[in-house]
Amino acid sequence: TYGITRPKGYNVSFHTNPEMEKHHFGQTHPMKPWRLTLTKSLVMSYGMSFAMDNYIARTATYEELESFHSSDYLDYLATTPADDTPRDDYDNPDRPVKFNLGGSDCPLFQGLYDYCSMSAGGSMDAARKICSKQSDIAIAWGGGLHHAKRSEASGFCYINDIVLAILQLLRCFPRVLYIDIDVHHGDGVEEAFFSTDRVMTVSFHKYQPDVFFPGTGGLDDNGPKSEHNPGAHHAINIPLNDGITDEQYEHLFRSVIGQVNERFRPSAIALQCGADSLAGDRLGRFNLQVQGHAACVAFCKKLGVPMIIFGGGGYTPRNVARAWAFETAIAIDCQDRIDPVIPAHTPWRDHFQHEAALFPTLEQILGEPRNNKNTAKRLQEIVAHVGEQLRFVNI
Ligand code: ZLM
Ligand code: CA
Ligand code: ZN
Repeated sequence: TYGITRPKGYNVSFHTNPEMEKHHFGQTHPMKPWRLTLTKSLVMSYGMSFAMDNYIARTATYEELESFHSSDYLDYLATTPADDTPRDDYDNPDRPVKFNLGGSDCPLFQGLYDYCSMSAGGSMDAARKICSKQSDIAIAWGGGLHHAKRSEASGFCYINDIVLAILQLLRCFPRVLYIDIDVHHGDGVEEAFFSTDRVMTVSFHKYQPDVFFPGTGGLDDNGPKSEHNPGAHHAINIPLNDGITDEQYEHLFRSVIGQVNERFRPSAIALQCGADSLAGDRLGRFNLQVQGHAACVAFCKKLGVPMIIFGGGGYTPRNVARAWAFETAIAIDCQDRIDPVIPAHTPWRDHFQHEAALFPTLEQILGEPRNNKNTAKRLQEIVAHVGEQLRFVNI
């Protein structure tokens, strides 16, 4: 190892399930669960495991999933593509699409229900470790599936592990702040907590209705403003354009989350770290480098409240692994020992030959930069709007 030791004064737990990573959405589907294996290889290769409590995630039970999802939906999810279902049974194009299951975004694949319950199990385990105060930061890279609805799959997400984890946190903490740095709008989590003032949701995302999924999350969407809705004003959306840079994003993140923290005073944080906001992502449009993405994790950590860190999107697997490994390093405070641009000849390359073969070009930059369409003026307006919204928030 590189002499990585446990952080002083606080505890980090790491929740993974090697079985989850073996599932396939289909040959050319952008979601690749093996990016989690890549992430873990990198984390282990650096010796970071010695500084954390490592847990194999349980599979969430049907009853646990029912704390958010409807039983109609779960039953359909549970009975369809079991491990022994013949492929033509669920590949059949004439099969009706129910609950948005079986289209090209949310295909039915072998072991789907297991995959979902493992993702949810990891996130719920993470929440329980935070509740019991055994962990101050709990990491669940297999979670972060923010689009799933109570009775509907959406955008590669079937079970909303984040909602399930936040529901756990609400048993022991008065207020939970949800932050979402995936390039897509965190619509499922936002909607689930639309009517409570105990959860504030903040999503940063690319916003271009009719062009970019899911099309919701405009600046003025702050939760239903009905008269008796305590959750009004507790949804914050940061709509962005293509090509945002580290400098702009960091500044925006600090101003927005800094203000939110002062006003809402969260007792716990749930941070979705979708890595599709990185430059060079197959689906994303931003220009973030690992440093800019990870600065968000570092900023949240400094707020000094217990935190769950989830994965999410991320469609250029080696970039996902680099970001999530570096963010794991931030959690355990060893980032100074780790270069976010992993050099070509780190010792682990020789030591872990198999994994090393999967990282042929780690020393390369993340991808071609995109044109930056975010003006300073617009970003100013966004910060000002957040300030106005927060005047309605009283704790
Ligand atoms: N078509 N294959 C982010 C979820 C994004 C909806 C347009 C499907 C794709 C995409 C699927 C192999 C998170 C939409 C897209 C083509 C209707 C989306 C299967 C390529 C493929 O090659 C592909 C046949 C597929 C899906 C691209 N889908 C790109 N963008 C979005 C969903 C999830 O990162 O936020 C969290 C994990 N869907 O734009 C369509 C409207 C389906
Ligand atoms: Ca987001
Ligand atoms: Zn995404």
